[in-house]
Amino acid sequence: NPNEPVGKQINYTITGIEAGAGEMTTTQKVMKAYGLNKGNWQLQTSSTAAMISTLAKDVKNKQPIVVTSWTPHWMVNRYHLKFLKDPKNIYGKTEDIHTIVRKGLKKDKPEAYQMLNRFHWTPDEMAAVMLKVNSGEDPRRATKNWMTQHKQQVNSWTKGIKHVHGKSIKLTYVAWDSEIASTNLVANVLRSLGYKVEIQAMELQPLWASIATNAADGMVCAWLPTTQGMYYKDYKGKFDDLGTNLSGAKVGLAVPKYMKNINSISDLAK
Ligand code: PBE
Repeated sequence: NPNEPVGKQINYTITGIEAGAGEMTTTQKVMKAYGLNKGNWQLQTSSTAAMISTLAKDVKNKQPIVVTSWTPHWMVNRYHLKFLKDPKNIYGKTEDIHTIVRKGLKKDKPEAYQMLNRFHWTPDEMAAVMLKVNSGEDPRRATKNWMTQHKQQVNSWTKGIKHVHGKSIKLTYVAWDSEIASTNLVANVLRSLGYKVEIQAMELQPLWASIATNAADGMVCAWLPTTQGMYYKDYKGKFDDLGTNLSGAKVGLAVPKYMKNINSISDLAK
């Protein structure tokens, strides 16, 4: 019933993703700050895939729903979502994705270090690869095709770097679509420099730990300053931050555009 308070319409439930995601931690802070931590309000933990299937079903039936969303991601266009305003600015305006490598990589694998240090692309470029993978293309193939279509850009990351022989490198990541895209791309570029590359998916906390403990060489998945800020702080001094590989990512609560009267997180508490 659209005349009921929105909380009641959505059963006081924000449909979330994996418990370990940075966005879930921020969303808990958001709920507290906007008074959505009382009564029956809850942040539902599930998985990205489950969140998206609930979203797909609700949008099909024009039901109200509030989800933890982010860009780059095809969910925003496909389900006609709008991000809710965050007047308390808890999610932060935009996020950058950083490349984080283990201490000592620069010395041990200077060629890989240099390429990782140069790697950067745009949200649109990442989104294009994500769409291909979502439509069924194998991530390794999709990023390989992208490289063929963006030779100059790839060349700007590898120019002048010596090819290596018999060297291996291990990248870790979380299997979110954005990270599947960037990690497979970087893996392929390193392969083109002669590296034997292993990529390993894991959850977010082990991901940061893998770099801090030298169990892995690097990762391109650090959404900062807010989303994964706690891991950055926890492991500070135990990794090298090679800076931004993508700027203008975004994280926040979103609703389908047909929820006309809901435009701000503060509207949820009304
Ligand atoms: N995400 C997508 C991740 C980063 C990529 C926003 C779900 C998170 O740490 O929350």
